[in-house]
Amino acid sequence: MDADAAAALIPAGANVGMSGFTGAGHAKAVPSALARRIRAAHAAGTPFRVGVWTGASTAHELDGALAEVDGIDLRMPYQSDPVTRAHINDGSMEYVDVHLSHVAQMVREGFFGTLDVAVIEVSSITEDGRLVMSSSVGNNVSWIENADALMLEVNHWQSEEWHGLHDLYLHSTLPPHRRPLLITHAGDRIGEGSMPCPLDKVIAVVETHAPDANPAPHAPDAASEQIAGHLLELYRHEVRIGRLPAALLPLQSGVGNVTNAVLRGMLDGGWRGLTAYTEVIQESMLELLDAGVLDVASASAMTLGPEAAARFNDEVGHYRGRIVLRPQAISNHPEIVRRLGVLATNGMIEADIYGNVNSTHLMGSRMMNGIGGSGDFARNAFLSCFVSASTAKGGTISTIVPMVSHVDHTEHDVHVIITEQGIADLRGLPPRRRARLVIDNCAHPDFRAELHDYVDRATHGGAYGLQTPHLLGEALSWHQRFVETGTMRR
Ligand code: 0RQ
Repeated sequence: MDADAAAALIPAGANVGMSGFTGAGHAKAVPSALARRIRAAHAAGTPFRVGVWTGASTAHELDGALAEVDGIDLRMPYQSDPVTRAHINDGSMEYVDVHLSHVAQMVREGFFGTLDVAVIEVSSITEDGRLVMSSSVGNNVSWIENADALMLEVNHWQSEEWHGLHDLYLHSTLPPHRRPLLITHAGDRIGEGSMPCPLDKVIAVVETHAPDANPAPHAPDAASEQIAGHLLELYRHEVRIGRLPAALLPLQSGVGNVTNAVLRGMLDGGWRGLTAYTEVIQESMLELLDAGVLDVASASAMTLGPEAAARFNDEVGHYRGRIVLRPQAISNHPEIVRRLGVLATNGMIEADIYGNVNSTHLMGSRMMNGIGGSGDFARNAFLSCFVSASTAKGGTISTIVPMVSHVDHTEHDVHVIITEQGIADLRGLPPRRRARLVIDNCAHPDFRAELHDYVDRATHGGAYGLQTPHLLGEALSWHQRFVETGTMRR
């Protein structure tokens, strides 16, 4: 049927689980048709909103289209769309920000209510009726297993060669019956290449022919290049002293400017035989695979700009055996991340002098994107690095602050902080030594004296205790100053 007829089957108030992990493999026709239906209902004075669950962020034609018509009452587990973000921050949309590896289990346990409909993009349906996923897996397995009704978008733009690149673990159970996930190398497979289709649930099949929709990455800026340089030097040092093998350990990399620059920096560093156990494969990671620097990459999605996505789509079959796309419960699974000894690198909004990291909230209250998979990896990584420029918003904000205004990653989960200024390796250090290192090596010079002054006054009489000295009345004053005056500078 066409997308409008399919959207007509979704009732107001439904919870809808959509495929999509970044602008890859997302449902492309039914969400826009649903948005048109919601717009018409609102114009007629009829309330109509739905709950939207996905793998992670998606594309404008899903998140943006539904947010523009004020069609989402609750969104989870991750987003990065500007209209959705605006609705979350003006209080008109509820948002549950969840570790990406936890979503399937939490849905199964019923915390989000009933999953009424799933809308899943597939690249093909095999003759024996099995579903072949496309450029992301995300929560598709969970949505198909848990939804009351299923809509399939068969996207003819997606290559038919996708068969064999997915590893769908279909037999997840709740404790106490869980078995070990026997992935001991990034390329190992523990599941099936396609998924049986529960025919009794299927209420619509919609054919589409639409490309994935991720923005092309920016060329790395100077700060990102400097951060990348510091991180690569850390890896080289760890190899020299024997703490890391020459081919490193599996890489995890968040998306964004800095992480792109790090991966690009590996192109000409003489690295060989590397692996990645991560959640998204972005363009720079694909370049590493093409150049033979990376042998294999495991993830839940491809996150490629339009040109790279089109090229990759023509050549998907070449990557069989070198790319494995898994459900996000497995691509981000703490058991596997810990076993493999992943080297995690994620972006941050701000870090405090003791090493706590805020990845999500501006000035403690305004949502940026969400925690995504960063927590799945950071806490369990062999080496967990957080990266950011030392200032934001034209230098008015220091990303190194006395106390973070929101905590996503505690001091216990953060091994190394890197800005363009330098690197603070916090492993093994007690809090007051951490503070000196973070200020001297990572803070922008314009903010260093004030940060030292804060620690000095806290240490010499102001704090309640000297393990982690804070001036409680002043700890968040930098943020308050920004909210009141538009700058953290005095
Ligand atoms: O805003 O574009 O309006 O100027 O935040 O900042 O420096 O471009 O950095 O793109 O790497 O994003 C933490 C958001 C960093 C990201 C975060 C403003 C800054 C700019 C973006 P503008 P940059 P990045 C894999 C793992 C959580 C999820 C995650 C993120 C904008 O890395 O979402 O790690 N991480 N997932 O100006 C106010 C500050 C600020 C600030 C930056 N201290 N105060 N604004 N900004 N620092 C992906 C998945 O899970 C799918």
